Amino acid sequence: MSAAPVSPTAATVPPEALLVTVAPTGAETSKADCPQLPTTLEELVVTAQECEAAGAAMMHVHIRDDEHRPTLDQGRLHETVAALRENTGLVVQLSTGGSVHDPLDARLKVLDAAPDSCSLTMGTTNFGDDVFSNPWPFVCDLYQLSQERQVVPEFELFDLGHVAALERLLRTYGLPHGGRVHVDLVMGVPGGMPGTTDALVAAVHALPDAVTSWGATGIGRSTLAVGLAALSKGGHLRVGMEDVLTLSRGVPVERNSQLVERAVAMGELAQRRPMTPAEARVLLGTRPL
Ligand code: KMH
Ligand code: ZN
Repeated sequence: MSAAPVSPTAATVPPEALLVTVAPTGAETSKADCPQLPTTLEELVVTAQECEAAGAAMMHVHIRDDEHRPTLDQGRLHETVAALRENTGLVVQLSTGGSVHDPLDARLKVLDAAPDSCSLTMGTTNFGDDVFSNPWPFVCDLYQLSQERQVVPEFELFDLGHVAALERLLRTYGLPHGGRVHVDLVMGVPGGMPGTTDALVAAVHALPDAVTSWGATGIGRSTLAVGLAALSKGGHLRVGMEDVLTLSRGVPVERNSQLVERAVAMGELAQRRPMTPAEARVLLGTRPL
């Protein structure tokens, strides 16, 4: 009789396992400017399947309406979570950042769709010509709601000040559901910290002791510098068309899976192998499905 398969525990997610998160759509790029951006549910599901096959374990999801505009429509959010669960094994992370125009109350209601994970940005940031608003009371409300709903937050840190705010949040409200603290450094946004190795090292150095895992993403042309720096510091990677639209100067991304494949190849050079979604659930402490 063969032994029953052992589900991975925190101790069995080995250090060489690399969490690759794909952020395929975002809220900033228009379909008209980038027809290959996955904006319909069908496109999102195909993208998710391709990215999972390429080595992604989690998807950071923004959704669009019938005109391909960013939306936080509740029905669509529920439908999207269900479709991704049905068609992939990916950890489903819904964006609570939305677009810079989304009101705070609609962003809180994203958790009603019961994703595995949600993004949670630790402070207000200038965002190009706009402002990405995350006042402290909103951050606290969203965090407490995530604890109540057992949705694991991924703390999005756009700046060194956000690192300090995370320490304050954890000190005030305790650990997330599941007891794990996962962070994503979002670097290179005009208005946030630069997408450089120096900035990454400073941010990682300042992370609170409670942080159990961290990854990074570099916006635009900082994607490679940030990815390589993250790997060299033992971090994880987020890639996708939310963050970068070219593979190199003048070469557009055609499919998100190209970016996942490149992240996996970079990881292989660093002797890391892509984490499975099951391992990612352990790493992040998501509630059982
Ligand atoms: N679209 C940006 C304003 C998140 O998803 O949580 C915010 C954003 C962060 O993309
Ligand atoms: Zn996002």
